[in-house]
Parts: sequence; structure tokens; C-alpha cells
Amino acid sequence: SLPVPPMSIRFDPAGGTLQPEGPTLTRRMSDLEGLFRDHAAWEQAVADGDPVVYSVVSSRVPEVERELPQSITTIQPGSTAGELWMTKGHQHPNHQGEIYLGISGHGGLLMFNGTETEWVDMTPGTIGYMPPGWAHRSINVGDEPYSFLAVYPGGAGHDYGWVLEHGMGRRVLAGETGVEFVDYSAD
Ligand code: PAN
Ligand code: ZN
Repeated sequence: SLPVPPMSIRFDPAGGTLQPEGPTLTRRMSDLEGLFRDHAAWEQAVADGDPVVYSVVSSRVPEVERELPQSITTIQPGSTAGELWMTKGHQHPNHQGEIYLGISGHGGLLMFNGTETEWVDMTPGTIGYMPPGWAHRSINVGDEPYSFLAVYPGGAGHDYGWVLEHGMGRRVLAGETGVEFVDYSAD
């Protein structure tokens, strides 16, 4: 990847794009295998049109040591067997910190360090901080798309196997009066 010059990057909320634009990632339900509590409901959702659950648009700043890449994630509203739509979640293998900034909609940032879980409610203007060693997953808890900016060290790496192996401590469900949490141990 080529180094980039100092620059301004604009986010177009209507189009969900960055200018100048970098790589874009689309995560459909089929990409979230093994993550929802109700496997049969997940399979059914894949069969029923395999909806887009979230997308990630990145700037052109490369994911290499000493650079500071950014991306904007947009999670669609929805739930599968009561479990709110979410990102896959990952650990940074080199245990580096990260910040998120809420842009629009209502979400949450679930963090897990292998023992404890933490929850940060995310609305526009909230900065969520993930210390080194805390795996993180984002959840849309509202009824419109939830978008946030992520800024992370270029050498952080993304370990998705860690979450498949260790879980995230808690699951986030749509309750009668708001968000409800259940322990992974209840699966
Ligand atoms: C974010 C995430 C993004 C998508 O940019 O990568 O929200 O979530 P998953 O990577 O878990 O699918 C970030 O935390 N980067 O480090
Ligand atoms: Zn991260």
C-alpha cells in the first residue's frame, strides 16, 4: 500500500461514502456464521435473502504500522431471534487501543477482556474508548441505521477467531422496554 499525503476526508452520510474513497466491505448475514445464539434462525435469515447487516467504508490510509487508518461502519437495524444486529467483533492481536465516534443512530459498544464485559451507549458525539486487550463488537439498538467512525493504529490487526473461541461475555437482545443482556454461558 502506498503512503498517503496529508489530506481532508469527507463523509457523505446520504450516500454512506468517504471522499476520497478507499476499500468498502459489506457484511451479509451469511458472513456472520457462528455468531448468533440461535443457529436455525440465522440459517433461515440467510435463506430469506441474506440481508446486508453492516458495511464498512475505509479511507485510503493504509493498515500498516505507524499509520492511523479510519473507517465508518453502518449497521442496519434488525434482530435475529431477538438478538440485535451486530458486527462480528474482534480482538486486536497486538493489543492496541482504538476510538469510535458516534455519527448517527443509536448503538452500543460491547467490550470483553476475557473476564469482564463493558458496555458503552453510543449516540452521535459519543467517543467510545477501547483499551488494549479488550475485544469489541458494535450493536445497533435503535430502529434506524447506526453509523460510527473508528480510528485505530495501522498495525493493530483484526483477530476474528478470538471472538469465535471466547465469545463476547454477553449477548445483546431486544427486550420489551429496551436492551437486555444475557451471559454467553446461558447459550
Ligand atoms: C472497526 C470494525 C468495524 C467492523 O472498524 O472493524 O466496525 O466490525 P468487525 O471488524 O468486527 O466486523 C474496528 O474496530 N477496527 O479496528
Ligand atoms: Zn477494532
